[in-house]
Amino acid sequence: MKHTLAVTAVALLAAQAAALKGVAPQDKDKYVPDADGMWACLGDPSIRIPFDRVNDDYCDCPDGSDEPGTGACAGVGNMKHYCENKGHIASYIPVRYVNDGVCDYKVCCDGSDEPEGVCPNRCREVHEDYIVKQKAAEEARARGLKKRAELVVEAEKRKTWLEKELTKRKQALAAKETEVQEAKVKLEEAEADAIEHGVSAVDEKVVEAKAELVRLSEVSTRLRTDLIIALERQRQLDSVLAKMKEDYNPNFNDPAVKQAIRDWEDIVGAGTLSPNLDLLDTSRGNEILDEISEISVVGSAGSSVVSDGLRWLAETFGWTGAVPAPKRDFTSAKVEDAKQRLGDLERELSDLKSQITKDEHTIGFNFGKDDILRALSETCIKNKVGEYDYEVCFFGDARQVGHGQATKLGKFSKVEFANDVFYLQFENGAQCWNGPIRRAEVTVRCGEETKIVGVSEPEKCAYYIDMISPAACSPDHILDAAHDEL
Ligand code: MAN
Repeated sequence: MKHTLAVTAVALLAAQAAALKGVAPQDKDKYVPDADGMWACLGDPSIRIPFDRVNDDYCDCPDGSDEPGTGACAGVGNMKHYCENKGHIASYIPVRYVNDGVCDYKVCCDGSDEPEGVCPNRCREVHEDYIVKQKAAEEARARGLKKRAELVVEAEKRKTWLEKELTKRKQALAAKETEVQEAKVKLEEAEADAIEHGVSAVDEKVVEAKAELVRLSEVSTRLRTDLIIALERQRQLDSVLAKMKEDYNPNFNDPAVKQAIRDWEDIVGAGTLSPNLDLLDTSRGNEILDEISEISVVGSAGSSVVSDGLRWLAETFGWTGAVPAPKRDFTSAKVEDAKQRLGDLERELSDLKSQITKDEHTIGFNFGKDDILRALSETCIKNKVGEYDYEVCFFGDARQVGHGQATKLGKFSKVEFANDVFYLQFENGAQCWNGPIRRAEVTVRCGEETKIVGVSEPEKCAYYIDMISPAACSPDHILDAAHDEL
């Protein structure tokens, strides 16, 4: 008899377990009492409580597992209440929303989040509404998918075009490298030519200087001879006049003789001419000519020697005109042109190389399934949200436009692909006044057209931009069985 009673009690508890509120069917076997009618907390089996304390609106277990059907363990652990939502889609609601006096029909259309009788079951109408919305969403998705197919074609086109461009650029690169080599050779030739011209220019100057020195030497010799003759004449005149002064008859009134003697006395009184004839010695000039010949010979082989020689000449003669510079300073229009051409070609080569690197990076970049985002690469989408226009350029910059200025929210830094959604990060935007550097995260979900549908700035200068686009409509989309949770 006693045995029968015990069996009946356990059977009762088992029945209670089966009907336990807030527990999903697959978890029911975790809520079964043992033979003594006891039950162990799920997170800590060392804590055992009588099974009738499960869902008794008193929190016994540290993980809250004893109260799946009440709000008693709100704030303890991470328990969720299971809403069966018969006729619709089963769901879970955090236990803090259980028995809080609010019918959370969005999650628990069966009203099981509140005590019996408080929230009438609305699963039928919720489900009908859900079906209508689901249908509309599926139709929108189907339209989105059609547009997505167009984007796939566009992405393929772009990739093919870019690959062709890359091939062309690589061919152009080889040609450009050859052009650069040729331009280098041309420059070397022009420089050699200029040096050659520079040397002959110096040689010409040396020849000119030689001629000038020869002329000066001849002039000097002539002047020396003339001067010697002039001095001899003066000496003869002096002795004629001196003798006249001694021999003339002062009593004989000859005014012309008297005047001549007085003038001569004045001239003699002013001092005798005694020029330094050594100054007109041409021997050093002849030495210089020899030295120049020497320089001229060496000059054909090395213009710097020649120009040094010319400098020396210039100093010696006190020339103030331009002195030829050493050979490295000799330039010519040809050299200038060749340098310019080489510079231009080297710049073109470097641009081409960076373009090729960029192309290779773009071609190999992961644009998601079917290469889909390639179709939107460098496309900018702008919409007004609140007081600002927001602009998102795929793989470019994100901007906020308003009050007469555009503020950079960030430059594209990375993209992540999840099922049916893309996340694009934009970093390093404009510095926020008294705040951080702006950044933005763009979430793109499936939609019929590509547009910005919402922007929020929950933290100062950190922007969350919601977009829709056919690009995010996944062809492998599985009907979403999960229900929104609070
Ligand atoms: C501007 C906008 C805002 C931002 C403030 C910060 O007004 O960029 O989004 O919050 O600057 O000063």
